[in-house]
Amino acid sequence: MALVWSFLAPSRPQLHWPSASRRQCVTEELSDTIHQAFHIATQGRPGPVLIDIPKDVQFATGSYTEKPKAKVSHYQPKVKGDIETITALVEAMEQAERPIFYTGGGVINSGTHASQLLRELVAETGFPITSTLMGLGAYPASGDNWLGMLGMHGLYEANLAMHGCDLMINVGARFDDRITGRIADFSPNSRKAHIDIDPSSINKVIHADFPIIGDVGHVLEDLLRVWKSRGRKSNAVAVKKWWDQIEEWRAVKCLRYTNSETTIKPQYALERLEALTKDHDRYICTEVGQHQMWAAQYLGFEDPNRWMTSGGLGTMGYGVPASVGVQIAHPDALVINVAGEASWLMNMQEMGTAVQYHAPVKQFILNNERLGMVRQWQELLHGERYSHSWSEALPDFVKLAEAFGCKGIMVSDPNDLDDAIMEMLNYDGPVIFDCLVEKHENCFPMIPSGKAHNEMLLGEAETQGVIGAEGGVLV
Ligand SMILES: Cc1ncc(C[n+]2csc(CCOP(=O)(O)OP(=O)(O)O)c2C)c(N)n1
Ligand SMILES: [Mg+2]
Repeated sequence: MALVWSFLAPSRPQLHWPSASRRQCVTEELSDTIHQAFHIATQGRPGPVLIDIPKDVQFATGSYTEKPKAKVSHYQPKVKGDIETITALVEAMEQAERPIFYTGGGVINSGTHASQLLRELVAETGFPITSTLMGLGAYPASGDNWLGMLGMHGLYEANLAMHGCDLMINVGARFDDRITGRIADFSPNSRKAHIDIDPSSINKVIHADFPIIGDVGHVLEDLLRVWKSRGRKSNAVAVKKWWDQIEEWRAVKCLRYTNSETTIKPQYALERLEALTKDHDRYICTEVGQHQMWAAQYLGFEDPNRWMTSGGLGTMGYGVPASVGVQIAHPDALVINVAGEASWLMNMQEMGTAVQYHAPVKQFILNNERLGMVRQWQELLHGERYSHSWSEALPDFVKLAEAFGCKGIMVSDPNDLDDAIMEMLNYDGPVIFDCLVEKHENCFPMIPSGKAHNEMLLGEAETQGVIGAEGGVLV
């Protein structure tokens, strides 16, 4: 028999299969099972589904059930939000003095229509908007109301606005610990709305004053309709004052860093990559680590589905296969995997796939010869007692590229960086770009684990002893 498993979260596997049918012989049900699996994978809160097809079913012969006839009725998530709660939220929006939209991957998962509605709502209301790592691109980075990413390595202005707001409108995000920091101090003076298709996410971590279960696209449509029908009212004077405050936080310029004439700073490498590629039809993937956070901070995403990264329990090794897949889906686009050397090595065999399928994907490796994110934590949490967070035996990435039949480029001098990036872009085929960067750069801003949003570290200034044991266990 075939079983369907849906993994909504790595720690929360859920079986979506009626137990009665598990006892039946299922060769005849195989096509039905596969249609159901795709339904579960794409509907509601999407996620991977594992179909377990035993050998006897693999060898048997059966008849095919067409997709429209497949039984999918047991999993029909609620898409329309409760209109009374939506109206109550609009009332709160009309009165809010310090509102903020806090958006997440749910906006992207809901489809491009949801991103359009979000943009319209932000333009209508004039409220500031921030997003989690997974939601980048739903609202354009060049948009007037964009505060940048929030969270552990989010922007100062985004995190302080979350801390100080009086109305937080969570659209398709899940209040995870990289966002909330210390829960008791999370945005203490705000009323919170939470729009999510997964009922189990609501009130799981943070109490929602306006809980709205539904698909982001449907709920935003209703929200906009109610907002307009009530006359598009907002507390303009107070919201203007709120923006003045946000501008003061922005003036801190939290992404500033000290550049170098001799060593490539990872932030500089990403600034140059952004400048030289932002006008391309571009897709960015990442691995997991410091490079991933810097990519989120220094690259701008104008549209949804342009940013493929592994969030939640981020998985090193995600970026190489993801980038090959994205390139095969978009053969003419520029697809770049911003990688750390350690993550990159985890699935480097997929360069063979890139070569075999002529996928001209660019592997942009910020090589610090370190498990940089681990090293950063060892510095901050363990008094610079480094353990197993560096490598003295890395391969020569240029030779590795040649061994795979792709192009290899190595650059270590900041003055050569632009030319090297242009060489990568102009090469019609897969490239492994080995960018040797500063080995001990830390990623800031940073909210240490277990601290509140207004206790961010902005730079190297004083980082020792700032994270207590309580925060340490949360890393
Ligand atoms: C499969 C897997 N193993 C371990 C981790 C924990 N982890 C997170 S970031 C990181 C270091 C990544 O190093 P690198 O890819 O070189 O990126 P950098 O931080 O140096 O930019 C590790 C070990 C993980 N996220 N995934
Ligand atoms: Mg590294």
